[in-house]
Amino acid sequence: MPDIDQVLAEIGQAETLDAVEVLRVQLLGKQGSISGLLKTLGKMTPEERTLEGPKIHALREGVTEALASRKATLESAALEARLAAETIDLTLPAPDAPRGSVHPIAQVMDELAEVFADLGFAVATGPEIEDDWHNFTALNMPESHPARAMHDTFYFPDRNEAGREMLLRTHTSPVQIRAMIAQGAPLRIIAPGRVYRSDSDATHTPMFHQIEGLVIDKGIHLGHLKWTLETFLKAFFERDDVVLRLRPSYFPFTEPSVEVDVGYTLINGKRVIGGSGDAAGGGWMEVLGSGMVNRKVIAAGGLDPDEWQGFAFGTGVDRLAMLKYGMDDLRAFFDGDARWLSHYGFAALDVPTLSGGVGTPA
Ligand code: 2NL
Repeated sequence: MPDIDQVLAEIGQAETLDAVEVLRVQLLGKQGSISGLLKTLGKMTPEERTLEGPKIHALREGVTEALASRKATLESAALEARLAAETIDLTLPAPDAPRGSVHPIAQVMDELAEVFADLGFAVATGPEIEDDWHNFTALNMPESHPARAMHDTFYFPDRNEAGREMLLRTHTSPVQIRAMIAQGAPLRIIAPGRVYRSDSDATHTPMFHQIEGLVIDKGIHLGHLKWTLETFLKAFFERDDVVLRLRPSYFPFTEPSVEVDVGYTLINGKRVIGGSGDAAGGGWMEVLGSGMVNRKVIAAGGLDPDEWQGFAFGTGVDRLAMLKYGMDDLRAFFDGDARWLSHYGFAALDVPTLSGGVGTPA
């Protein structure tokens, strides 16, 4: 029988958790010395067992307790040492969290939706994969129309169930045809979105963004068109001195058709919108196409052109963004270069609002 005081002293002097574990195995493990003593109890006479049993059990309990206590002491000492060694400097600046930005096109689309919402226009959307009836025929562009040519439009190899040719929409006008058919008149909508043309050079990308607007009501005339576009351009460019010049033009879907220019002045070599384009150092820049909706298009939308009239307009979102925010290369819009985005992008929480309101007198 080992000397209990000596065993307890040995446990108390164990320097590491590993050393405690070695002692535990030596004393209480399967082949351990105390386990061996317990086995001898079975071979003793009852008298011997009455005498030796309590001693052996007391030894086992004392050792078990001592091992647990030494283990706890060593563990808490290790924790104390770690806490003393490790420090956190709460005054250090936090590392910068990488933050994305809103693409100028998304920002400008939001701004346009905001301006037109104030004028009572809802946002309409539709499929980017269209059939040739919604994209061309309904817009008074017959089979022979040059814009339908293979080299301008991306066609799919197969027709749809109705036997119509399928293509990537070349403008957002089909959205407005669908809205006329689905919602009827009166109607006030804008249709922003991606459009596709087989075109690629310094000023054209095969995918670009357009916004069109459509108003259908009774007694709508060119005066409504002019006021709406002037109010829109003043709000969008955030200037009260925007001057419009309307020029006669031609689109198959409008009659009459009107091209809209805005006056600008050159400041440090950059075009700044505002004032008459006829002023010294100024010029006119085309920003919109528009017109009174062709009677055939009203009829294609399922409405009676003798009862309903309307005006429509269209413009490129990418170009509006370049004009308002001063980028000079269209292709950089779609390169996905994070450096360009961190320069020209907008903070996600910088939500466009019309602080001045639309249509407030200058
Ligand atoms: C431009 C010119 C324009 C329209 C788009 C339109 C739509 C319907 C009916 C009539 Cl449903 N017109 N859209 C009208 C005139 C011009 O866009 O230069 N776009 C980039």
